[in-house]
Amino acid sequence: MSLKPQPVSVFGAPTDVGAGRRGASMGPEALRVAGLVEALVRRGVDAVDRGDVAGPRNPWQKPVDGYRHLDEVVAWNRAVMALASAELEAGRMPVMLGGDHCLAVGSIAAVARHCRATGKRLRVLWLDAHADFNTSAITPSGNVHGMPVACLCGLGPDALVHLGGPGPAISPSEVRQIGIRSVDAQEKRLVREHGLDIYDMRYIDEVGMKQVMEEALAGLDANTHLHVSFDVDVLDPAIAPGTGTRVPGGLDYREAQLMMEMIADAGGADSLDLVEVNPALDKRNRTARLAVDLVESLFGKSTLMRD
Ligand code: B3U
Ligand code: MN
Ligand code: MN
Repeated sequence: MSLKPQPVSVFGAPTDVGAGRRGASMGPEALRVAGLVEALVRRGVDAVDRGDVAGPRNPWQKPVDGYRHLDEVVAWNRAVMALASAELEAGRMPVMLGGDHCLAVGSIAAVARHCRATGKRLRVLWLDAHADFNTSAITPSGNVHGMPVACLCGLGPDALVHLGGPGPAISPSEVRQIGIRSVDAQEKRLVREHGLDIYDMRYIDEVGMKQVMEEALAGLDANTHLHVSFDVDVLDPAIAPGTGTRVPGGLDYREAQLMMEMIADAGGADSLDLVEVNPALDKRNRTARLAVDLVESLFGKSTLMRD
């Protein structure tokens, strides 16, 4: 399948209300400074920057009933969902710059609703060190960025589970998680119970990224909407230090490039989250620049004649 030539709308969601460390709120600007939009335009993509959605400030409070900042998380996700929905309806690919990963509830709720309205099938590629499948009952932190996949699958507070209409937004069978290497003890039980399809680092080591991507992308057709949720902590901290929850043993540069190239070869993504870039922890915007490099590959950049 060749890359779909679709117009792109980039927007920022500058908040860290779902995280346990401050700084992901600066992610959108870091990605802009690293030249994300210009890189897409250079590739011939009709890409526009819609600016940032707005939401409440981070009150920096302790968790209440297992959630930190739930009201603020809901408000930001409503804003993300509204703009992502509008762009999808206008036939444009939303690229959401986080912000922390709790914001994927809003972007994927929008995508799931769009799929229901248009009769499309949905596939979500969740690129992450973490499964993000905690609930308020089992979370070790109360941070909602550790819960978005569970919320989307119906395990979470009503305001998030039903964000895009009567939930759940998605089913675990629509998700493929890649790069996972940090799952909390009770979260492990939950992902097993719900049958999440997880390509963890051990599996990537054993069979290689090529086979992992062949499996994760199997069964896609022209009627499938592919959403890529790219948490930069999937990358090894040695190459991507600018993120809040670094876990050793992540994807190296070549694995990450191949992953993106194989998504492009399969037709490319129809919507994208680019989250957890934390410039406060970065070195000279290295992580944002690497993310832009990888997004270029996702949009079909390749070394030789396939370009
Ligand atoms: N699983 C842990 C840590 C975590 C999840 N996602 C991130 N960190 N970024 C938790 O707090 O839920
Ligand atoms: Mn995540
Ligand atoms: Mn993560």
